[in-house]
Amino acid sequence: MAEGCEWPTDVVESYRRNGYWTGERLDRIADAAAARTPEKLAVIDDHDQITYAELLQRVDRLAASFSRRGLADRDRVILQLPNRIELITAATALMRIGVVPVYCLGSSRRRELAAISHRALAVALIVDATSEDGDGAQLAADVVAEVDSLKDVITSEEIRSASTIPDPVPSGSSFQSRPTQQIAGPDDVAFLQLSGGTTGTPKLIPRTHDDYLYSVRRSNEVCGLVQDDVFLAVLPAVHNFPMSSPGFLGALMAGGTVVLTESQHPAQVFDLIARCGASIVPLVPPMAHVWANFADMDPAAASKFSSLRLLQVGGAKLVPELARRLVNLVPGAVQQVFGMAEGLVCYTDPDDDIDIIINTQGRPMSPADEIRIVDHHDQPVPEGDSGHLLARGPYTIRGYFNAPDANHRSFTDDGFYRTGDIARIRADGTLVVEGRSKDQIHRGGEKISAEEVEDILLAHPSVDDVVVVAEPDEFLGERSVAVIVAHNEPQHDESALRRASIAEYMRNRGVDAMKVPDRVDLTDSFPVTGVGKISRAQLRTLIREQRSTAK
Ligand code: OOB
Repeated sequence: MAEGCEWPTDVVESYRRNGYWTGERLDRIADAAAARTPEKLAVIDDHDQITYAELLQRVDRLAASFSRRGLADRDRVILQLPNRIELITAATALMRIGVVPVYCLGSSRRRELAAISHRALAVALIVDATSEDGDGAQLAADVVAEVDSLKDVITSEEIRSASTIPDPVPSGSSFQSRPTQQIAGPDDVAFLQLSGGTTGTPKLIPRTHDDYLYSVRRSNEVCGLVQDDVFLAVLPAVHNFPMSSPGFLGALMAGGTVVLTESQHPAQVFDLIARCGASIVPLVPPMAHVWANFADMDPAAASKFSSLRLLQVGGAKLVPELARRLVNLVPGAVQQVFGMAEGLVCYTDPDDDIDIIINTQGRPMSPADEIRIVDHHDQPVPEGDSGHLLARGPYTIRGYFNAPDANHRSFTDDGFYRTGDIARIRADGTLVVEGRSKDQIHRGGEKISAEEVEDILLAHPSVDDVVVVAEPDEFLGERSVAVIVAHNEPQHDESALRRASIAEYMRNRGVDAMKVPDRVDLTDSFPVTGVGKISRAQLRTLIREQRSTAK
């Protein structure tokens, strides 16, 4: 199944020999804690809480119910669930029977879910039927109507009842013998995650049991996770950062408690931290910014944070000013995390020199991480200079799922992943991310592909040409701007290109609302060069340059 994205055989052997890959399964991550402390609280969400013993029981019941529905080894299932217990039980139960969950964002709409389902050849969708953003069941029905491979829709309600109502199948039934059936091994794909993306279509990241368990285990070592830790996910837990760096999986592996919340309101979250005694919270910089502002107005905030030992900030560049404010708010707890769903994760240590915590993105977490900083021709730059960051290692993928063309572009011949980030390595070995070469907008906590939004807008009848670029935003970090050349027709309607109309156009096409440009600028024409046609990437660079000099 991982065809085209496997590690070479000799590399696999060396990762096993060196103990990075242990041949265990991701769906067994909570088993050790369940055996040690079955009555301890494992997962708490806004509605419910379960012990380790109940977690295992729910997973078993759900696995049985998924099998009865006809799901089987190597099937792919789209999983779009919010920060609730069902997200963890459903994902674990799918993996238990060899089914591969495809984690999707809650904001994804028909267009995204259909494209992902196509790419994954998914057989079923699991959706939140109680979602406030609209009717999840209707959304699922629309997607099923578009994608031939999809045969089934399972709602969060069904997950809940299947996991809490005792299994109707008596012991000794056919399901009981299933675990002994051959299902794909620990070196095969456990789940698929979405790439931030730079292309018009989504890319799927195949993570194996072996590689992902290593990344969680190593994160736990680096972050010193213990069973007294209480991990709080405010960010959507389907993201790689709150999932595995060390994330809720790290907390389950260590026998700690996972708290999932769907609230992002700082007042509520601050109270939750105090109430549940959260010790680790991952945040993206825009959220950290809101927290710092809110804490400035709430004199009790610092005391609510007394249980926090790690305030992790990652996912986008943390500017030094904000880093400094956070260090003042929770002294000794701030940790920068630079990572990617494709693999490589770097951490600062809260005990590091303040200069490292504020100005760097830390060190690669594994001694087996291989990092290269290269120029346009893949040649190493002089030590300390900045260049394109390439990464390879025991938890960095060797290719995207079912995407030979993208793989050719995104990986070197010797298996390094082209991160699209521009970075340098300081003399003390820490990494500094200086920018990026990929055409992405890092908006709030999410990554948006400029090309994808351009492709959508190019189909608009009033648009002749369009370029989407990022510009700085105080709260979001970056916002998106669509620079549009309008279709030149006498009857052409200018109002069709107002932002509100564009937003409606995109919504009608089933596009995730976060992809709607934050600003729409009209222009007469785009810059051209003497050589005639230029690539869209060059055009974006030119427009960025033009706009920054015009300021
Ligand atoms: C995390 O994963 P993704 O896949 O959503 O995004 C990866 C990209 C990186 O290539 C880089 O461009 C940017 O996000 N990024 C950062 C950063 N952390 C991520 N840029 C600057 N400073 C940082 N600290 O975002 C992710 C995955 C695991 C752990 C943490 C973040």
